[in-house]
Amino acid sequence: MRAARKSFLLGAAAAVAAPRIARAAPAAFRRPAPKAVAQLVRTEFRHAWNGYKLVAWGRDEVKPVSGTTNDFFVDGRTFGLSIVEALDTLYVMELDDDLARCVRWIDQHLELDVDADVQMFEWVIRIVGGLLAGHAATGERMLLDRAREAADRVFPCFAKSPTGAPYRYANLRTGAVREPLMNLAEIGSNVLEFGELSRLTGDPKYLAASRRAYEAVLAKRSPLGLLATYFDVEKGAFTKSVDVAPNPPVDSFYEYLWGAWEMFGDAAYRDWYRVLTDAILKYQVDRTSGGLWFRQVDYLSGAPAGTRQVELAAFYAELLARGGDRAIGEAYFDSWTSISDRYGIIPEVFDYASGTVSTPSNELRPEYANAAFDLWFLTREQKYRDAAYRHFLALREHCRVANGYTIVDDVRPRPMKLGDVFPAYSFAENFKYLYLMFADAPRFDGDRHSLSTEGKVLRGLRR
Ligand code: DMJ
Repeated sequence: MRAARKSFLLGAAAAVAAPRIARAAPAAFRRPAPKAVAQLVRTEFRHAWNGYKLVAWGRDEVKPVSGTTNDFFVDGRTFGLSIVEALDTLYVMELDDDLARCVRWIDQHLELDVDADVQMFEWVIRIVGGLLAGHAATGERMLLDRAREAADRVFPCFAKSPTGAPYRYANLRTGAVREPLMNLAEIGSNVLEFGELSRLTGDPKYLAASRRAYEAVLAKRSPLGLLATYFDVEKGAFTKSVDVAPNPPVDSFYEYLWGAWEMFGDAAYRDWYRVLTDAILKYQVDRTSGGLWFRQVDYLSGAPAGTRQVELAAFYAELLARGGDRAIGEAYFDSWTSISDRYGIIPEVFDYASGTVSTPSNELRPEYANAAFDLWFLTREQKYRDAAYRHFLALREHCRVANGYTIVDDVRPRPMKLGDVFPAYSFAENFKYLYLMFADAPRFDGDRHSLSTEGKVLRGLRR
């Protein structure tokens, strides 16, 4: 879940009429050898990375079209976000000089003692997770120390909550917290980073805090086994009754349940995942519009409440498969492929029942590639490599600009209408997924790995 995103399921997006979503036959394409695809991806990653170095080195994000920069967390402050996000991608791609330069920058310039409020969720998955993955890649003790310091600076979100479900913002210097109205993704998407931090530091407080946050929400599930979307962390209660799973802003709440079971072997997470997933599959699966989608429902009654679908939910195809519901996961992936075939690049939000696109942009989203990545390593079926390669070709055709790659404001016209930013998560996610699917990379264990929701390789790097 990303807070900076514009219109989520519950937001009012201006509807833009679009042709009904239909499955179009993908154009025939030549299938190069896997290693050749990996080299193409690496070349394009370097093109984006060089744009960042040239225009925005040391700033959070590059705006490649205007040749300017973007502050992600706080206006006027940089945390070198792209540098932190890129560490383990540089490592698996064996770009070691760049990696060493990034580690030096973090050591010399990353300032965490700042009098500013940051959004805890984004801070944890991006900064804490990035530093942990950098530590896993390099063994640098400094990166682990900075990860711990970064986590400690937002830890008051958990420690000051009467229920254990975290507040949304913390001041990095003072520890003051604010905003008790939370969504599920922001409550739960920290157990992988915090659990790893507990393991590496020997301090159990991080893992325990994440578990308490999950417990606060799980205790409020309905008799059907469904959850709603927004939770008041002071009252310990949902504030509305609509359940938008697996869309944002609840998406990675479910991802981290299964991830915590896989990484830490705590059976409670597996069992929670199972109960919630059984309910989602029972009440939310909708095959009535062609393909397989997930409807929104009232979490108390299970009554249908909407048919909007957000691109960020595409990751759920792989999560279902990893969690044991492979056929449904693969069918969901096929549904997303039909949208990808239709538009070239998947629009942010559409209604699968009416075929209306409500948000025609795409912020260089990694979720479709993320799904292909996990499904490939799980099944080794060629169709996932083919889907990923087609996706890569579309990105290269539509999003490549002089100083790297950029987001799209409208995926429907040709040429697509482009925006102007390279989101830092694309250094952590898109190119990494695509590269690892084809590279047979010596520094990555294709059989045993754990990635965070931000694509950080927390387990599975080889040194
Ligand atoms: C990333 O910041 C993370 O993957 C998050 O969990 C949701 N998706 C965005 C990118 O789309």
